[in-house]
Amino acid sequence: DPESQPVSVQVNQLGYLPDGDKLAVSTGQGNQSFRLVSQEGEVIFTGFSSELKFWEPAGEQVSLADFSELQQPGAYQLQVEGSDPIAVQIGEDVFEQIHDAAIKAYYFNRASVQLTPEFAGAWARPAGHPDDRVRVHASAASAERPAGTEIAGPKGWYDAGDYNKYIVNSGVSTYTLLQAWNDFEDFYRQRHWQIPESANELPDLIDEILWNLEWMRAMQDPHDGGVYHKLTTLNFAAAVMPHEATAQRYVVQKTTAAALNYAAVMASASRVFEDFTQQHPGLADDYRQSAELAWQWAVENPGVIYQQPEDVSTGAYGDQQLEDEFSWAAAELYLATGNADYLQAFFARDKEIKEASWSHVAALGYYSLATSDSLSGEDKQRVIQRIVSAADKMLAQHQQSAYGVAMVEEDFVWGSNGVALNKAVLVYQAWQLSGEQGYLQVAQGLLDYVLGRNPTGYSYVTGYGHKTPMHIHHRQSEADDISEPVPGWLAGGPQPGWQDECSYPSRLPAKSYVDDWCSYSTNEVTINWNAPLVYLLAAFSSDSQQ
Ligand code: G3I
Ligand code: 9MR
Repeated sequence: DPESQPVSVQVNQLGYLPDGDKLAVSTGQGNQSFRLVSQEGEVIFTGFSSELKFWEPAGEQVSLADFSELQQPGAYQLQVEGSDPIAVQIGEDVFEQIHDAAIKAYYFNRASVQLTPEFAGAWARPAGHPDDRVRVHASAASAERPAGTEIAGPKGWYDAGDYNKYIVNSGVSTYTLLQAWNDFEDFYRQRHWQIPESANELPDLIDEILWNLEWMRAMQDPHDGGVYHKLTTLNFAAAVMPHEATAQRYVVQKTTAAALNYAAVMASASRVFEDFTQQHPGLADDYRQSAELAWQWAVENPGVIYQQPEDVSTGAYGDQQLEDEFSWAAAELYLATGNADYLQAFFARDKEIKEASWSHVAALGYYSLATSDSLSGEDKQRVIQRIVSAADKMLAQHQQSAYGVAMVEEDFVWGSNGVALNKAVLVYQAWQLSGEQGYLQVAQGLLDYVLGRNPTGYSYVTGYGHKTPMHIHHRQSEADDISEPVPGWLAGGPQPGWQDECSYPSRLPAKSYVDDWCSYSTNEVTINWNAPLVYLLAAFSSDSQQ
């Protein structure tokens, strides 16, 4: 009986932009009266929530309280009939601090360096994983570099809650941050978040990206242009601090996916570093040449799928479908070199796209081409049309959803919060290209969703919101003696796969989440889920500044 249940109300716990959509989700009977009350106790806005509607992913009926018309910045209490009041912020800058935290998370995951109290605060720690003497695994042996040869592959970001470094996942993450630079350069030229390089001449975002590019660069075998799939221990480390995880590290198997991922990222980086030739002379050229070399290797070795060697049990990031990797790399190489052969290679693979993920990267090439001056006429229209028609599907999902969130049951896979935010990036691109407000509302709904307007009531970013994950599957956060986890990390999110030994409160897709270290299938963090979060928070912070 819905009347006997307490009404629960979920909001974006960070807040709302003055001129954006403002939705709260409410359980209960629907058509409830609600009001927003100022800090002075004045009733500023009143309304009624919508009719009840069923949302499959959560198996529940909810109604929406829409207070978009209220545009006055401030701190309010939202009171929905039958529920406790809940704090709501409205302001231009509600996403700025969480943005800085989400990008600072990459600093906290840097390999090969000490984190000092000046920059890391309570989460300071000794350096881990110098990665200056990494062994070539038997699966990666070549004439010039037989098994056991030692190479150096320092720096980079740890992938996730584990300490390994995987090219495929690093690539999508790095590209998404480069894209944030390309799309929000003005914002990033002004913004600092206290990293050791903050005092240098480069923007902080470029310094952070460079930390990982330097590692990626070392993953290419200069003898043939091939790229190792990962740099890893044979097995996952225990939950110890980085400097205590000292098992031998290896580079494992060169793969086509790694080569193409690497080629795409290096090509994209070469364009960005054209603007920083004073600080880094020759770097843009070096990146471009190394990208072409990796592409060449992939063309000569087009079907080398990752196969986990018997003695290795860390993340696989194995992908059977490589056409999207070819497409993305071709797009980036065309833009970096102007060579029309690459554009042809791209259009030969032109088809419908969907939101990006580590295994589906086609969208990324479309994003780059859609905004480039190197493309025009029908070619450009075709590229834009692919983005817009993918966005239209999400717009329809948003409009049909009882939650006002473009998430459907099949989106609840490992890393569902990353799915939500990569969908948001796609619709945001569509908005930039078309100016259609509806796409922006879809992006807003998805950001609201990960920041609290969801059926678990968690703002899924550590340290930001009134109910946030405390026990993420992140080795530093688990092993240090600080009760708060490292801040700014997005938890993977609910999904009903139950691939670990944890127990879950529900198997409904959007409710199958537990804030426990044991839940690596819903509560781990990774660089590839944080990247679209950074992108969106920059988008919503910089738009409000224009
Ligand atoms: O795509 C299919 C979908 O078609 C199918 O319907 C669905 C049903 O289960 O599964 C979907 O595939 C899932 C895939 O993630 C979706 O991206 C797989 O079941 C699932 O096992 C797979 O999980 C991956 C996980 O590693 C296990 O391999 C995650 O994507 C990936 O993000 C995660 O990455 C790990 C690294 O290996 C190690 N480092 C941490 C990192 C994050 O947990
Ligand atoms: O900690 C590992 C996490 O980073 C991975 O994403 C996950 C899936 O590959 O595996 C975790 O390691 C677990 C291992 O697979 C099985 N034994 C327990 C480990 C976590 O404590």
